[in-house]
Amino acid sequence: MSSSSSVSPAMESLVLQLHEISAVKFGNFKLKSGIYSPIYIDLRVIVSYPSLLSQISKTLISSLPSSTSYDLVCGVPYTALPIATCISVSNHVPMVMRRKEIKDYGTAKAIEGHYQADQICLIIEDLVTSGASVLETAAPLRAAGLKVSDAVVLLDREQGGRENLEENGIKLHSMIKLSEMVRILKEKGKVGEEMEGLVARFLEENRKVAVPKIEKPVKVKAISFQERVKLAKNPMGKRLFEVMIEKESNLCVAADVGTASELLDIAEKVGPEICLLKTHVDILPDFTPDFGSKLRSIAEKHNFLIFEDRKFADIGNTVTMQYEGGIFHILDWADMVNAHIISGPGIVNGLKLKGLPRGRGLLLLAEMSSAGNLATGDYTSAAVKIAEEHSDFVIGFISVNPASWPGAPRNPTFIHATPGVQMVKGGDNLGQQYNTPYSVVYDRGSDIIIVGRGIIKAENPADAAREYRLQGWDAYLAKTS
Ligand code: 5BU
Repeated sequence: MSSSSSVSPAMESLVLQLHEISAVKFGNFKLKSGIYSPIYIDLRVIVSYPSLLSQISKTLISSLPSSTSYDLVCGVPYTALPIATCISVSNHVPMVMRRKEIKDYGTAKAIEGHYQADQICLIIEDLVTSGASVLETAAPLRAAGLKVSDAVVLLDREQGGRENLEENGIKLHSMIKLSEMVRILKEKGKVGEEMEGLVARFLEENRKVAVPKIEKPVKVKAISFQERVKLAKNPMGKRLFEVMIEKESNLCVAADVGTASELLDIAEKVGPEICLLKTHVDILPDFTPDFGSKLRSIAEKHNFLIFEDRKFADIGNTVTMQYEGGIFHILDWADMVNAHIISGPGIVNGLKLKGLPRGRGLLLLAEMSSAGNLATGDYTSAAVKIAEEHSDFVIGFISVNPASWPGAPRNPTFIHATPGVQMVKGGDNLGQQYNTPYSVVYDRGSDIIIVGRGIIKAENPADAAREYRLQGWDAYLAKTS
């Protein structure tokens, strides 16, 4: 990092080049804040000088202390975006982008790019005066669950930015300070003594620019299940809320085991801990017509509901037959099923025709947990609209990050159930992506955690289910208290 005593030849060359392209100008300039400055720095022009841009990006990153660790980089829009892009490409570090304007349509995301909560994001900026722009970028990154502890900038104007950022938990690393830059230019004969004095006086008089206070995002207290049960329009939705309250469980086990007898065995074992058991009945080679009644009696004994993860996707007329008929007779034993909305609202009408008279409920697939899935943005919004129009039968959603959906606070009638949950973040080698129970319920605003292999492959599934239940419920209590 820069020190007032010694500046490397590479840094000197960078400063001279910046002066050469008029990125640093001397005169009398009115700044955004209204004050007049004898020096003006405009680093936007560096995009016209690719080798300089690349040199700056390399120097920025190589001058960071080796102890600085980060998983992602994010440039402060707009000037630092090309610098961040160069750093991302040459160092193979993924980048995220903060939107300056949040769209009020589509996904309305504040952060573009793929990331996971708890990843560390390094902020890249061209120059820092008060530090306000860095904080404006840090706030939505932090709200999205990312950790921000360091920012690296080309130039520190030495006007309070370092201190303001420090107060907000961000360490500022600057390649060069304004006073050093002016000293180099003076030494190289680019500015006279008088101008050097003017700049020094300006810096002295404007040591600290107050940073506008950035409010920390306040977590809105979530509505309790006790309140929400009163709102539920569908009896099965009501029942699910009641079971969760009675058992202090928001855990759904995905019983993806090899045979029907193993499934009944696991249902017995995890039964006391769960509010819901999720099945994929079409993976069971030993399915027999009495499977449904056997599972239902275990469900009654342990007070949990049954969710067949059938993911219906056809036109209304076809799904009525798939739901009721075939070998599995899902309608007879599953308290709830789920459906894609790819075919339009007719699928809900079809399932409702059969399910509603039997007191069943439906979850719509608004999002999916697998990498690269297409259930995002307008698709998710369409699922919400269909659910609202059929709230007598639709009890909720399969969601992944409902807290990020546009139009929050969301309708508390609907229950959110989220797959892709394990004790540690990660994924499998076929695209599944895992988040922790706490991040799913507390940060991402879901209600129910759906856990498969985290429990069924554990040495003791009953113990594992208990651990997941406690973690999921603690996260629910934390967000409602
Ligand atoms: P896992 O073993 O915890 O990865 O199992 C997750 C279960 O949830 C599994 O049954 C999937 O079929 C199911 N699932 C999912 O993982 N992701 C989704 O988006 C949906 C269902 Br919808």
